[in-house]
Amino acid sequence: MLRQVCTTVAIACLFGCGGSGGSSSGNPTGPVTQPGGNNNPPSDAISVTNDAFSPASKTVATGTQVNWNWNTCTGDVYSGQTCVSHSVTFDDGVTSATQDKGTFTRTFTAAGTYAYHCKVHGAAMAGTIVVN
Ligand SMILES: [Cu+2]
Repeated sequence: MLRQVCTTVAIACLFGCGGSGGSSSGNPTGPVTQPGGNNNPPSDAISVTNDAFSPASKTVATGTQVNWNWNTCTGDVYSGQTCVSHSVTFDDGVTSATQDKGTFTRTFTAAGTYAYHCKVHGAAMAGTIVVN
């Protein structure tokens, strides 16, 4: 969501900052949709970076949908020219594909501690979801 906002601002600036003296009237200040609203299941998000899950540990309520968002084409020494593949693989067998972009979603319907790791990078790239 943050990336979308940044992109929107950048595009608006491309077309709107050319000679108006830097007017700030176009700033997006509208309401922000909160996770866990009345009509939506609670949700949370984790970023899959090139060496870690961020945050690596997260505590959520039972019924929460957790989304992993691959962010693996930035932060590399080639300035975003390469994308590294990762997976979200739980100890209980649930797994995403090994992929270099995209998302993975799991909804946690039972309390417990769910450890996961990346198949490619093993224990060096691991995380935990605590559901209570
Ligand atoms: Cu990995």
